[in-house]
Amino acid sequence: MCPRLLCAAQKKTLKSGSVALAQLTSGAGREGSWDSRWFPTAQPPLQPAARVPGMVPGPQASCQCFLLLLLLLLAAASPGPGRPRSAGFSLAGSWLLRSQDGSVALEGPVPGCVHSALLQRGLIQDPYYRFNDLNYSWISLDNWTYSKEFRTPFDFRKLQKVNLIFEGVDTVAEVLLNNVTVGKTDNMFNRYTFDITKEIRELNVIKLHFQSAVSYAAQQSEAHTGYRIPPECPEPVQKGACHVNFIRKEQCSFSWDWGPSFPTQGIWKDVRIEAYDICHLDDFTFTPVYVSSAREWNLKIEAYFDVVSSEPFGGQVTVSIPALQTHQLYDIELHPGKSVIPLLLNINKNTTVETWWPNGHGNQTGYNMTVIFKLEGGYHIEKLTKVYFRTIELIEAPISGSSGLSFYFKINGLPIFLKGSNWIPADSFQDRVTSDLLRLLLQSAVDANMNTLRVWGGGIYEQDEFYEICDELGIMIWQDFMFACALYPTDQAFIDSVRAEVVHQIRRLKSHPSIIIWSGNNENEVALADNWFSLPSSKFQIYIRDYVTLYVKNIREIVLAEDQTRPYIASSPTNGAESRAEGWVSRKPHDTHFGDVHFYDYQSDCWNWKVFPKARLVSEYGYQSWPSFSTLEKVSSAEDWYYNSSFSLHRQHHRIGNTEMLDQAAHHFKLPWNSDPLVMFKDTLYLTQVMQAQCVKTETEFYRRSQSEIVYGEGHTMGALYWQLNDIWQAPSWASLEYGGKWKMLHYFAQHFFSPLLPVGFEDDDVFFIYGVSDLHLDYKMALTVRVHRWNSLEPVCSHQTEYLVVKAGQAAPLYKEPVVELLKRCGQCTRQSCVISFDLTAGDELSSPTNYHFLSSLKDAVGLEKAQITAKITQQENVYSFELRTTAVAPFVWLDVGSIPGRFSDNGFLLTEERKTIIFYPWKSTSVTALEKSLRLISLADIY
Ligand code: BMA
Repeated sequence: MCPRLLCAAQKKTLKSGSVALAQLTSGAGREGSWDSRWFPTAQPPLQPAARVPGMVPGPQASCQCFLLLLLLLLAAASPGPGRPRSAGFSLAGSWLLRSQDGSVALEGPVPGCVHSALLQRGLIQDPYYRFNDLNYSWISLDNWTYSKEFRTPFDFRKLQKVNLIFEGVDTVAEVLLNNVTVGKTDNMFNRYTFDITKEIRELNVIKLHFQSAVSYAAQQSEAHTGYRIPPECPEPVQKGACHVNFIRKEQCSFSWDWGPSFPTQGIWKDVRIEAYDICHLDDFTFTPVYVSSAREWNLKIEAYFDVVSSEPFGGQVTVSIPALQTHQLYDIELHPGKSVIPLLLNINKNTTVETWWPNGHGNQTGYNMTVIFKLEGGYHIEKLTKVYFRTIELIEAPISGSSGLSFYFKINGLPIFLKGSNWIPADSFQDRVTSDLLRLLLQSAVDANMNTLRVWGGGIYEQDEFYEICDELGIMIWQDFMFACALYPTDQAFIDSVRAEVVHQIRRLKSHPSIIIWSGNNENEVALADNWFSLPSSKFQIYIRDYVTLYVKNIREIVLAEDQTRPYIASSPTNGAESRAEGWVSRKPHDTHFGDVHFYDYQSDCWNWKVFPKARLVSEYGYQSWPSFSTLEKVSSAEDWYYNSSFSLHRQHHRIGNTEMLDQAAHHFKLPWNSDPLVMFKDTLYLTQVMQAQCVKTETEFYRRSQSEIVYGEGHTMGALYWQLNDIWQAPSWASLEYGGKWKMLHYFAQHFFSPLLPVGFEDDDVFFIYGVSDLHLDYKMALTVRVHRWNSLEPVCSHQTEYLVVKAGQAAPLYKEPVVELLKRCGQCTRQSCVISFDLTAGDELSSPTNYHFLSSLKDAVGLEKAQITAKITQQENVYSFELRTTAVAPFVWLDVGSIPGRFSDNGFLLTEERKTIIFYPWKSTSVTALEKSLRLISLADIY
């Protein structure tokens, strides 16, 4: 990551015509001080100021570190009209890494970590290979030193202040410059700025002495003598490290129920030196506010300065958004120390502001904004960025016919059903998470019709680019703070560290329109309410007090001060307003009448929708499956390729997870059998994916169809975020995208079950219903076609199209109802076992839903299901490949797998009821017909018996 701001030495004269403003001081910049005295009463036309050559653009643009370095050097060296006011350079690049006893020494990159450096030097194998997570635990237990010699490329003596800035240190380290300790770090989510004015020389040595995160966490826990802070250790099946709650580090890096233990050490983000006179712009944020009474948009801008000048000084700021014909000029005054400059930009009322919409609801229009600070003494700072306009409301209001409160989001005044999933870190080693990978995963979310991802609290606050892509794609982000499934200490040092983290992360992220909510933690309210850790009742009040201290008195207070444009909930799941009323820890945080719910049930039959909670919003639910063979093959060897191998057990971090998957599958499917163990293994992987896809489909469809109704006081479900979108490594998990991005069957199903227009079929007491679910903004007249197919025939036995029905905008409503006995009677010789129903909605040629289906019996009881012979003819059509399928019989869960060839199909895992069907393959890298033919494995359910 590169700095986006640059204090340049050029002196620019300000154009006349400015409107003088009253003084702005640091005090006036605090929240709540938005006083009309500070803002102009008119918007005079202003010439857009010339851009400083080579200025680094805002969040939209990625910047090249070497270019910046060059610019900074030029800025420092150039005589210019005045003397240089700032300079800086990055220390990213090659560093020396050394284990504590010196037995291992190597060069490694920054940003990076020890594991990645060892791998790049060939000193270890792929840490994800087989059992290497255990073999390489020594890496995390050692205390490593990172060091680097460097020459300061400018005359630092001429500048007042020199800072060493770490965007991210992982995690516990003492920082020395020329053998003097200049600072300490203990929080990987914090940005650290150390004043090195006195220590910097022409020739320097920088060193970071790391302490193993595992031993630090153990030490901290040991030092906490008053009472225990559980959980002490993860479950043994996770093979992880203990006391992760005592260290401000990615919580899942000590292992999780889907991930390995790799407690990394390293400098995981950019590190640089910045030197300046007068002042430095530390942070720059902006948030849109709609004033409905005046029907106008404002933009709240905040600029956070570090002022080193000993005297107050003035300057002017010009802000312009040319496409909105908005230009404003402000006089400002900066005072020594930390100085916040708030600006309120009134968007020209004579222009039309196009709002930012979530995916599926409209465009993601953004506007270029230029902000130029011209300060006394020739100091000139320019900021180019993209701004978006949208409003967010979290509606917690009474619902007629139901006790409790609603819990849903309105974006730009429109209630929106949240469709999506939960995001976890894309790799244990963040240096491997490239922009291409982020884009691939996020695009896959959009391709599956998702509009929301929850950045889950056991991972990391994602990199800037993640949020930039979400802004661009219209993915709403439910942003947790990084606390999960644990209790946490609240001693002063811990709280101070968290406070700094929260302020930093809010300022870094709040300008992104994609973020719609801040949430204090993952499952810590429910952990207390349900007493997960068997806390003695005598100590309970202490834990509640700690909870309130952390998530309410500190994190919430900071959120309220830093960002009034988004809702805050203390936990997920929570009862929201009700939890607050009950003192923040509700007796029943998973109450379906309030807030959000997490729901997991692996034992009950997942085809029975009656087991699912008819909640207001379900932010986690899911089932495990195995990734495909081609993904596992890369990290295993032939001896591992059976379901009960020690490798299969090793990769499964959820207790009895492998058994649970087969037990769930056995409700409705025969388990695979084959004399060839490898085929048997592959078929088992396939069946776990079939089971997962079908379970999550049933559950999600239940939530979507519960959107508009109240049944026995429950309903108005306005969100379904399944657990989990992506994988951290190659292992069984709840993910729909495998490590690397390959789509599991669930992800193809998500494309359908999250479709904007969806007919949902289900049975209640032997009556078959179809609901029409619509996320569209208009009502449509549509015809519903219901077909019944025999398993043993490619011709439907009956097909019935209804009159035009109204499918209401943003609603879920019953469209069709028929007792199953009558439906079967109507359709010749059908029985529950011999037939299956398919149905879809159409409105002429231009609008149709996906074809959905309903099984009338378990497929293990299906009568007439044959082993279909399915062939594929592959042809290239420009950049895509067409797979023309031909089948000899009806086939459920048809699965096309091209192994390791990166790409995705237009559809997969489908019920094939016609003799011919064409599927498109979208490659992510160039491939060929021959390569696809060679890799293709095509199976359907009957093939695995
Ligand atoms: C949820 C998550 C994770 C976990 C998942 C599956 O509760 O918050 O902690 O991975 O369940 O067990």
